Amino acid sequence: MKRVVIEEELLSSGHFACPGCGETLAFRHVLKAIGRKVAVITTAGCGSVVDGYWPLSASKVPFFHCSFGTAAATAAGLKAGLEMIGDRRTTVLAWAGDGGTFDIGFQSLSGAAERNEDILYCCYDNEAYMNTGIQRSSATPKGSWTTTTPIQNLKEEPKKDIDAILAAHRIPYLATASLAFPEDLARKVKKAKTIKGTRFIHLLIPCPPGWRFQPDLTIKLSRLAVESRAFPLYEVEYGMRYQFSPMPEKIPVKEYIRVQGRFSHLSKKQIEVIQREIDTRWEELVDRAH
Ligand SMILES: Cc1ncc(C[n+]2csc(CCOP(=O)(O)OP(=O)(O)O)c2C)c(N)n1
Ligand code: SF4
Ligand SMILES: [Mg+2]
Repeated sequence: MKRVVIEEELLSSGHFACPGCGETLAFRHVLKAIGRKVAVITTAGCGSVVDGYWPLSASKVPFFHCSFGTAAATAAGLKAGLEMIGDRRTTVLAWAGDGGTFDIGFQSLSGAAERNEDILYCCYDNEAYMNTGIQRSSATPKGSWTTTTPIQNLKEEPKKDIDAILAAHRIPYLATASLAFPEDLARKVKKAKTIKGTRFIHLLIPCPPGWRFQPDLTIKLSRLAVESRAFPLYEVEYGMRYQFSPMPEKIPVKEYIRVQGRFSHLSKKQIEVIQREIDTRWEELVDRAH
């Protein structure tokens, strides 16, 4: 695969993220792939907080803070405003967490996707409401500990399949991407940039305090998520044409789970249930791709 490394840095190191934060690294990769001609809309969450406040903010591009549930609508409005003043080149990037996408921002996103607004929407999915203290979201995987799903009352529902839901809107482009495969991630962002209409990129974001792992394991965990098929890598065009990215050998999900404190209470039997669900989802995805 072609290596992409020489782009200009648009996120400086003086941010407020925790050590090993996947969100900040993903944002850095995405900005590098898009380039300077970008305007970022971000919702309440780690993504907005870690950037810091103007004039000391870490990103070197226009960065607009919107309310928690409105990333897609705000991005669509900004895009329309830019077009009114003759700017058709700036990529409008909505950068929102899983809470701001799967939950409170969902109606705004669904509306924008249905209207095929010309925005690039990236969901950085750390699988909980991290910024407010690790509460469950609908992106939290089954069996995961959070402060609102303590081990006495674990989350029983599976992670919401946001990609299938967005694909059902027949948007021109959707992709999943991982920090462990940065060239693939950059290629997808660059491809999305050239497409008109609603583009959705779903990034899995390991979060050391939220997932309870050592900060030096962020990339390893990103890789294990892909290898175990907990987070497969693929693209979908117009909700119909599914295509896998080059996928590594499949490994058992326990390899991914056992590195994370948020799953440390799970019994062998509970892990087997999770394995079966991942296998089923994977087979469904393979069917869609054929
Ligand atoms: C309408 C509204 N409700 C609640 C909040 C409080 N709030 C701020 S950030 C946040 C969680 C964000 O979660 P997510 O989108 O997953 O981003 P993360 O913190 O994980 O980066 C919440 C609930 C808010 N800012 N606005
Ligand atoms: S809580 Fe998680 S997502 Fe938020 S800044 Fe820390 S590592 Fe990053
Ligand atoms: Mg989150």
